Amino acid sequence: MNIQNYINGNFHNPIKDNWLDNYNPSNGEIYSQIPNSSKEDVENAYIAAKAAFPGWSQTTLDERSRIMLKVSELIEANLDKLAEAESKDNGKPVWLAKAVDIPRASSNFRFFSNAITQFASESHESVGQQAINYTLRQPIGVVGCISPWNLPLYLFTWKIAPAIAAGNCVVAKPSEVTPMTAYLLGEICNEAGLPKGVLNIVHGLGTSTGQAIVEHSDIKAISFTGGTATGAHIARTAAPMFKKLSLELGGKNPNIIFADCDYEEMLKTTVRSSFANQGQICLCGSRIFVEESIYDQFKTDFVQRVKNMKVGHPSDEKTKVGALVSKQHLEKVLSYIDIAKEEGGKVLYGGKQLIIDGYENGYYMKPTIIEVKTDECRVNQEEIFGPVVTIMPFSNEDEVLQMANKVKYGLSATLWTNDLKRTMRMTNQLQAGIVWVNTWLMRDLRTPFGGVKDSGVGREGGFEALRFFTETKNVCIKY
Ligand code: TXE
Repeated sequence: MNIQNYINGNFHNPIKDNWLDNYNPSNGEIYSQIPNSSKEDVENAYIAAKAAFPGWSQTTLDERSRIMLKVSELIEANLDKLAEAESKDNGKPVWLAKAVDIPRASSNFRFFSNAITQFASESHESVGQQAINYTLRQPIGVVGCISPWNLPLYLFTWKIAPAIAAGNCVVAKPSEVTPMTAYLLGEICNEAGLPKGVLNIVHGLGTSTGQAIVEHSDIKAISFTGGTATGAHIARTAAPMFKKLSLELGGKNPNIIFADCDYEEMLKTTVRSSFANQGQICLCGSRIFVEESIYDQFKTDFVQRVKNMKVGHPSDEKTKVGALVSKQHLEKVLSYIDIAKEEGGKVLYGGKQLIIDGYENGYYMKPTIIEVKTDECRVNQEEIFGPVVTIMPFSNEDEVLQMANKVKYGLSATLWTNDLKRTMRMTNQLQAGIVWVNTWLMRDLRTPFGGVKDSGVGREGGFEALRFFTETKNVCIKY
């Protein structure tokens, strides 16, 4: 079936009739076509958004909130259909899409439908000068939202919800690798009564359709999640146009395990933080550092747990590791296994592609654990973004802190210890935007989300997101 662009509340084929194949990663088959939209499609989406802006930006917060809550409820009502679509597009287990991706997409709309009614600004009285200042936080206008393939609807709505809650109209582009749930969101928005043109979705390649959005002179803010290299490219394009930029990029996150941790809780969570979503989450703890006194014990136990993880078809309830998102990505991830071996790493488990009976053309591989001698190696420095983690021992806090920080990324870090003073010392010095202690991926949507260094610029979440999607104005009145 053909996916279409969603512009001004209607569904359209791409003007130039260019289409891309859409693959099902679980069996390698082409199962739909998606528009490879041109800049004319992007212009039509912009025109629709521009036309909707006066009405939407003046819609009361109560009315915006009501409509967004309806979108949230309709996402929930369509949980099974959306989860199956997400799994078919991305290769993740259906149960994971049902448990995480789709509920979070619903929460994103619900959270910002509430947050916008609480979002206030400041006033400053110029005492003794008979003057009052107040700060307006007004919607920007038409904004661009560009999202990746790893958590398709989850990250697509994570940008769109605050953008429209703040009164903006949106030109959004999901990843061309996983367009399906974004396409299904269009119908849901119509059913929820979102006015035509508030949200517009154009599908296509990043280098053409995405580029056209970033280059558009009247799309004044870009919110992007994806690879660091792409983020740098977008910044080069947008910076001279003085656009507001939110860049959520790659990560190479340390998982630091001290001997005094709650061992079983750590082990269970570390399996998840290593391989959830086939390791295709920018927050995965892909570099595992273990205090030497428990290193051998951990190595034995961790390999044993991972050996028991079923790699299977995404529709199988028992599948823990589904298919990777594309053939190209599978090959990229596997190439890092060879690099690791060349660098003297030792593959303790996995490291190979897996052919599954009945799904011979699917993109499967075993979850992989590589023991490395040094953290200077490429597999410890570069984002692999697959079911691959490295492990190595450390002897003291200073040593592990230095290794944890010695990468170009700084997105998240995980720390396992019950020592309070050590927790304060380490969390204060870890170069990351998000630090989890004795847990992983516990999310409160009010918190600032984003990284430092090459993990990006800006923060999403809570009022951080509403500030990104508004322009600030100081008004000073003398009386
Ligand atoms: O991301 P891309 P991809 C990392 C991960 C992965 C790498 C590339 O390392 O291997 O990024 O993955 C659009 N102008 N992450 O290819 O290329 C593109 O169409 C405008 C981490 O998915 O960055 C898609 O919609 N847009 C990340 C989106 O950008 C452009 C999650 C992301 O694509 C564009 C996913 C351009 N010039 C990958 N080029 C995370 N931090 O969660 C591409 N796009």
